[in-house]
Amino acid sequence: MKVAIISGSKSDENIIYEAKKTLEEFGIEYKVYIASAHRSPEYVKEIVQKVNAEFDCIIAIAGLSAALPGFVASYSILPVIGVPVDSEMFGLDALLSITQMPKGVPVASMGIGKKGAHNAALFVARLFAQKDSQIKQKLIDYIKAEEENIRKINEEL
Ligand code: C2R
Repeated sequence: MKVAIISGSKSDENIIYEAKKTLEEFGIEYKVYIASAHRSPEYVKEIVQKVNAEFDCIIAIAGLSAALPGFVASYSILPVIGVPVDSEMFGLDALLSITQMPKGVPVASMGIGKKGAHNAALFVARLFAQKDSQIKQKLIDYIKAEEENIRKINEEL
């Protein structure tokens, strides 16, 4: 199973990196595309048509007036997970653009910025874990490690 990361600009690279890093930890195959619904709508359409045939899920990263995740979702029936970039207005502009989709075109949204990108990758892992036992085991280990970390912090207080 594979996920496509589509981002609105190369300037989103620190957010893209966070998603890539987490996907790699879970052994999830991905490919990154840079394209903008505002600046290159035809190119986004071409990419999504290709992605529809080859991928199982889409992470769409965008800042400012973040039309991209919704635009991507309008050409796809794959699950689209949006990640708002925290460039201006603390990322609230992008968060609202992604979550306030009109009825009929669903886009899931993670939180703003790097943590949102990390969670987007974890969400993909949860989706893929339903059919992939190796990813499932890695998720169980991840959750266990998180709890162990917190217990350890308390032991050291
Ligand atoms: P530039 O740095 O290239 O000017 O981009 C990008 O995701 C980026 O965060 C600034 C910000 O604009 C966002 N962008 C969108 C879209 N295209 C670019 N939100 C879109 O089509 O939604």
